[in-house]
Order: sequence, then structure tokens, then C-alpha cells
Amino acid sequence: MCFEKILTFFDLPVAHCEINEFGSGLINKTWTIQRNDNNNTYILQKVNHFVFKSPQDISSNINLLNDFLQKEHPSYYFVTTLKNKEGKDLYISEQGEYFRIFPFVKNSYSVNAVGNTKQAYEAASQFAKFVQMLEGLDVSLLKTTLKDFHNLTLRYEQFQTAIKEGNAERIAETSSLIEFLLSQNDIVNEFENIKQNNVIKLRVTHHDTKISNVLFTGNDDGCCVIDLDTVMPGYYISDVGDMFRTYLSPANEEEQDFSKIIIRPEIFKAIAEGYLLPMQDVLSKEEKQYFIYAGKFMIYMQALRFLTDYLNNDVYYGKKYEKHNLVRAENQIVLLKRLLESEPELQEIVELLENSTAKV
Ligand code: GN1
Ligand code: MG
Repeated sequence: MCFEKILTFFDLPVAHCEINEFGSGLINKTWTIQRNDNNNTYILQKVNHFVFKSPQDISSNINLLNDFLQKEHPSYYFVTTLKNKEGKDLYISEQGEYFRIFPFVKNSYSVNAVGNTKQAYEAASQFAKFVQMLEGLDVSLLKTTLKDFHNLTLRYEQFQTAIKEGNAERIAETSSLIEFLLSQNDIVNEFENIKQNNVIKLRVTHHDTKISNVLFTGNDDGCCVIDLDTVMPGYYISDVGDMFRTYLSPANEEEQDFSKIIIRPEIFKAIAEGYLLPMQDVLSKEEKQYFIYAGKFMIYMQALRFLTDYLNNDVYYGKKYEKHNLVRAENQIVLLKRLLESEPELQEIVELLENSTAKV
């Protein structure tokens, strides 16, 4: 990798830049660039073009959003890519790798796990605000950067193929997990119902609402959302569901001690309050009925994806230790079970909230 060429392309002074690895994303590679001549910091990213087949489409989407937001909501804080003197924001190396740069938001920080209700509330309201701000944008103008990304039916089919054609030893090893996932296929049927009957409207959707994709400032005040690679037309259940998946439990998908996986109702309430308020007039009453389903949808899909990858010999997510994707899959299955157990309690929280906002 030639950092010098990348920096030169973006008109940054090579001699004054220090580059360090940064972040924990599974797909792209990220670094910080620190300028010691003016104290500016940037985020450099190599887009994984094996996953995102057309990084140009991501750039085009980000620019579309930026133009729309600048015009319609100029005070909304949106982090867009850095453009060089020629207006270009994507550097393509001789090896065909794609690089882009974002400014680092001064005094901001991100967290890797939700530590309190305020973080959950602020993050949920940032993701809701993002969708709400973009309601007026014609969603068909957005390019689909990852085809079938949250197409649960397809993920289920890929899982079914993996349990037939994947690594035989691993299939035998995971038979009880496979059985459980197959037994939950009602979640797929519900998704098909949503899709076929257009129960939920296609909107600008972030599709990766984990807590580390929100920047905070001050005392856990939500500042903006980042990681816009998967912003494309989608259903709101993707965004809400991934918040449930990644915020409700104090232990994340990497946790190997499954007893630490629990559902925190107070975090659920904070997400519901943070999300549903800005979305109150955006979502229809019928759409809102899928609020808790969103969690089942996303956790189930992630469990399928991790186990599928394990059965296919870890070709997608990679691994840091031998059974990494198996542990991740098991972790998500435990989380799904905990969510299913908590459903009545969570339903009650939603109803209480609906009643209190209806009175206002
Ligand atoms: C991937 O790279 P990262 O961490 O932002 C994945 C998400 C998964 C997540 C699980 C493009 O996101 O869908 O939920 O890992 N993104 C892609 O950690 O596959
Ligand atoms: Mg991401």
C-alpha cells in the first residue's frame, strides 16, 4: 500500500502526516491521518471492493445525500468525503484498491458498547433523524451498494445451501444450532409477507446502526451518524433491528461467555423513545407494529450469516481464532432466544410509550 500516493492524490502534505490503524470494522480497513502542521485529523478508508463491487456507487450516494441535505437541511451535521482539487473523492490504486478520506469530527468519540440509556437514546434519535431528514429525497435515486444485503429470504437460502454443501465436519458439529435456526423460519415468512404486500415503505436506510457508527460529543450527546457504505433503499426494521441487536445486551457479538448476554429493558425503552419520536409522523401505524419484529429479523439474519460463513469455511467475515464465526453465531442465537423471552415485557414498554405520546 502506498500511503504517499494516496495522500498526494488528496492534496495532503505527506511529510506532515502520521498514519495509524483505527477502528474495528469487519469489512473495510481504516486509518487515522494526523497532520502535525495544522492539527487536522482525517479518516482514511480502504473500501473492500470484494464486498462492495462498485465503490463509485457509495461515493455517488454520499454526494447525493450531501447535496440534498445542504439544500434542504443545511444545519444538519453530515460528514461527507474529502474532495481533491479536481473534485474527486475516490483514489484507485494501481492494484485496483479504492481509498477515500473523511474529516475526523473534532472532539468526537465513539463507543463500542452501549454503556447507559443516554447513549442508546441519543444514537436511536440520530438514526431516526437521519431517515427523517431524508424523507423528501426520492429513494430510487440511491444506488444499491450491496444487492440483497438485508434480504432475509436470500440469507436463509444461502444458509440452506451451506447446510447441504458446506464443510461436512462443521455441519455435524453444529447440528443443534442448525436445527434451532431452521425452527425459527417464521421470521423469514413474516419478512416475505412484508415484502410482498409492501407493508413497510422503502426509505433511505442506513443498514448498519451499531453504536460505533454514531459519533458523540460532550457528555454522550449524539452528534452524527457515520459509515454510509450501506445507505440505500431499505426498510426501517433494518435500522431498528440492528440497534436492538447491538445495544440491548451489554455483551457484544464477540462475547464468548454467553451468560453475559442479556436484554436490558431500560435500553430498549431508550431506543424506542429516541427512535419513535422523530419517526412519529414518518412511520404509519401499521409499520410501527413491526418494531419488535425488527430485532428478531436482524438478530436472526446475523446468526444465519455467521453460521453460514462458518459452514463455508469463514470466507466472508474472516476470523481471529479457529471457531470465531461459530462462537459469533452461537452468541447471536443466545441473543435471539433472550429477545424472544423478553418479548411480552418489551411489548408492554412499546404500548406504554404509545399511550403516553398519544395523549400529548
Ligand atoms: C459487517 O464491517 P462492519 O463491522 O461495519 C457487516 C454487517 C454485520 C457486521 C457484524 C457489509 O459490518 O452487516 O452486521 O459486520 N457488513 C457487511 O459485525 O457485510
Ligand atoms: Mg459497516
